[in-house]
Amino acid sequence: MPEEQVGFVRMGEARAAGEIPTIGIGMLGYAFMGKAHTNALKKIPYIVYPPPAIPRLVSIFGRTESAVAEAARRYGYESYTTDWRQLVRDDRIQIVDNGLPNSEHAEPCIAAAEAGKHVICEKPLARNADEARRMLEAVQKAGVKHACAFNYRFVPAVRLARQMIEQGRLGRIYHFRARYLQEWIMDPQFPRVWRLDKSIAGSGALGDLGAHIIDLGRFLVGEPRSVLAVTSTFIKERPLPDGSGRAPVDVDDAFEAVVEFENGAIGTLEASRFAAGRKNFNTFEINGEKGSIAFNLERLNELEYYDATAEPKEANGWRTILVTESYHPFWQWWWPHGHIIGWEHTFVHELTHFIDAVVNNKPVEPYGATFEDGYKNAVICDAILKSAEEGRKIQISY
Ligand code: SOE
Repeated sequence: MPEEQVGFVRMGEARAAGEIPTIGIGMLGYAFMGKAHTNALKKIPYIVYPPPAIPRLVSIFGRTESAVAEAARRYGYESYTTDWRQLVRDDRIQIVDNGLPNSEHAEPCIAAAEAGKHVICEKPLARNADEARRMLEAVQKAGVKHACAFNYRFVPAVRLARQMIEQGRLGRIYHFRARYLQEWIMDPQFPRVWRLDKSIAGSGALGDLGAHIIDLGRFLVGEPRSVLAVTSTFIKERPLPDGSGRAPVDVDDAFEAVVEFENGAIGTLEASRFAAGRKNFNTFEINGEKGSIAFNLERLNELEYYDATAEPKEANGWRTILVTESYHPFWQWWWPHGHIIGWEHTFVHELTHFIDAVVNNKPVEPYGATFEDGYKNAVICDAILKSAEEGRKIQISY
């Protein structure tokens, strides 16, 4: 009888054939984005195979020790801390991933860059353009890799849209029409959480949802040249989360904007948290001289395409591309066609892209968003607020 072969492999153990390095991750925040990013990091070693590196969950930061200790155990971090300054100095960490509320993006990311860490930070990069510029200058000075986590660039259907536009399938672009609609704060009794507090969030639906469609406009169409906008706060006062009273709402509940792009295209942007029935309705339509493309995040595996050049014309019409073929973006890592993926998997693509950029010294751009994209996004958001306040068109200048 041949000797029974028994082997023991620990997760993250470098594999003999062609060593796969590990890379130390420090996570700032354990709530929604901390969970989404950790979920993705844990999938990378076996979904993206071989991975550019195996993420090692070194440490996670949170303000409340009991909560962050539980998160560390739940997610599988080796350690936790209630002091992010200690985390950004930890020699076991090469990448700092910031999923904290917007007011806690700048200082920790700047400190991480100054400590030589590569930094990925959730969107919006900052509360305004001035704060975003300081972050951009810090990462550029430190010479570290940097990314702003506009994860919808990493939806297979969105990357396919980008490829089709790059290939000239639409020709000259005439329109970019985008809406990002949710409904979660329509109840006047919904408390004034941090996303509704200007001192923490910077803005309301604009920076939270509008930032995404502004980024998609820049990613798919080009640079905006001007905006003309209105905003509205439908419910002016809300109960405080701790029940201690009520406070005014000092951010936008919704905005509408008309946009001119440098390349001559024109378009509309709309974001609202008061669109009853819309759950996470991030949609865009692009109209070009040769056809149109449309996308809806609530049907994220599909891309709608109208080929204006198709023959015979009498048989033409919009077609739905199910973006799940092995030759579609990112699908070399997943399942047989038709076995659809979800919102969470965009973070697997995004974090793999960033880790690959770090370990193989590749550029994050143009397919990933950098802190420069985050800064330009903040300039456009500031311009939208300025236009709404002054009632006039604002030219965009970076
Ligand atoms: C809440 O509006 C939110 O979680 C945003 O903050 C995210 O960026 C978006 O992807 C989903 O909705």
